[in-house]
Amino acid sequence: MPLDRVKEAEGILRANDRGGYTVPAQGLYPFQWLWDSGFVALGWAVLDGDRAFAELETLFLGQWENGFLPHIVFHREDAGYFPGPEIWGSGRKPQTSGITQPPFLAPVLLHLARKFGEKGKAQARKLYPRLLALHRFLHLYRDPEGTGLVAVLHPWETGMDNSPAWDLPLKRVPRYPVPPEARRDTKHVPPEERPRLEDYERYLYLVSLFRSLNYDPASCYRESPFRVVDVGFNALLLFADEALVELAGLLGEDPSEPRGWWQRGLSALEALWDEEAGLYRSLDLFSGKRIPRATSAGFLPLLLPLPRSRAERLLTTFRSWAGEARYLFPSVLPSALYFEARRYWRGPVWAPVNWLLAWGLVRQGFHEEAARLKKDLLALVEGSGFREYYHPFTGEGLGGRGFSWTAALYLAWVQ
Ligand code: 9YW
Repeated sequence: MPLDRVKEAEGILRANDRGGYTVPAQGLYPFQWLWDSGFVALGWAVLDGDRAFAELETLFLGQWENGFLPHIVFHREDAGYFPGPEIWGSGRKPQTSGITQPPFLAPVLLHLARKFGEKGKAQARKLYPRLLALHRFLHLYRDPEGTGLVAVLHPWETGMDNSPAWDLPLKRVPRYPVPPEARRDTKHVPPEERPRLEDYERYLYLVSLFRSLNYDPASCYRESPFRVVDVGFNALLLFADEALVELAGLLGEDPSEPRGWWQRGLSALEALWDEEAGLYRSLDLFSGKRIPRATSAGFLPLLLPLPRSRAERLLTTFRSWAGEARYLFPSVLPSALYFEARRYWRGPVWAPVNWLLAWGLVRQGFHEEAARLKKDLLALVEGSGFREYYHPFTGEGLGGRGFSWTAALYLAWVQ
């Protein structure tokens, strides 16, 4: 792999480092984001173990007293992002948003704890109770009926903001007027590579609703017109529950609570499987129906222990998608009517998805496909630089530049 790209990746992480946390991209995203921090810590682990732990510790400065971990921590002021801390009004210090993101942190902490020996374990011991509190919050407040699967209340909580899977459930959400000039994202990135204004208006309605409820978790769950069991979020939570069980073993803690969540969740996940499509689907809790959209999130259960026949069926679907794109892995099935090659989570290739799917494919023993995901991502980076996402047919770089998670995962992958 080209040495200059490795140097460049390192340079990006250092340039985006704000002292203990890493902004996803200068200008576009000037704060700390939850799941970005997990991926970024994996990149820091290649360069500097202490800095990797610091990324997670700084993120947890934003944790609320009830265990909730917000998706953005606004450590410092910056007028370049909308909606900023004044819109969220969480009343916390440091200021934070009031929704969460896929809790992809326990697998990262487990990786760091194993990599850095006794020192790593000592660091992990500090973070373990905070992670446990976060998982407890999610299993309790986002699954009040104890089904085994948790709900998200905002498309931003899925990390895949404008995925076509949210089009139908979002129709129930009223539009909240957002003057086009209020948006900052379209000043940094061409509008055709970003969510539409209509989506933003619905996103902002949900923010204003949750704020009016003082972010009380039970009220938000009850009142939200968007309540979805996202297969991606749940697969990552269960994968993280499993990592908590392993962390507990490593640290001499009692694993029974996370093991219970994990076992219950694994059987509940069956409800999301669509045999005909050969893919997992998210569930709309208002209609009680699975959402008929083919997105990359439907493959994330590969990270979990699956029966052989199920894993093979998913692999067949994976291969049929692979036949439709030059670069893997598109966020949406390219032949679908709702596919848009350049628009954010409606088609482009994203580094963290490649990385997670490769991890899952390796777990199932599908090494060839995992290698293809790695090869494609490295080719995209080497051809187009460290971008936020990429065109699945041409490989053109799209969205933000000098992007932290792309740089971090490149480093983690080529080390
Ligand atoms: C936004 C930071 C975040 C990611 C999300 C991605 C995007 C923020 O950027 O959301 O305002 O659009 O969708 O997954 O964490 O990289």
